[in-house]
Amino acid sequence: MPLSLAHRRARAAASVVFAIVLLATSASAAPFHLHLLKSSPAANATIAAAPDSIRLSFSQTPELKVTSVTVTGPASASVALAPLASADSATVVARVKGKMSPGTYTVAWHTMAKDGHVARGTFAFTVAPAKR
Ligand SMILES: [Cu+2]
Repeated sequence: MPLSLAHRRARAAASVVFAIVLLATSASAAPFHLHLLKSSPAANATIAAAPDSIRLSFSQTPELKVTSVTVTGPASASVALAPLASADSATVVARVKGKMSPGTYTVAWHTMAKDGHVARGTFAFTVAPAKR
């Protein structure tokens, strides 16, 4: 086989290996950072009555001082929440102070892990109209 062809094959193989390493790195890095594991209300849930509180459970301990949670309702009105508290080392909870009429609400959260990485996300849930 001519040398140039062998070289080209070696270079092609090297770039495939490089691409696989890149994919593996980007796919495996994310789970080690703080992320939202679950919430109450759950993402995309439809619940029969307005929740007493918004509870977010993370994969790591969030820095409470730099954690924020906002709830925005129909017509972009924000729902009043009590200051965030820690329910356990990885869970923050905010008591709902405002009234939540039926409709779809968006929870936006922003926090920082102990390692300094910032994480944020949003999810929605719906308070169903009262049954008559
Ligand atoms: Cu991190």
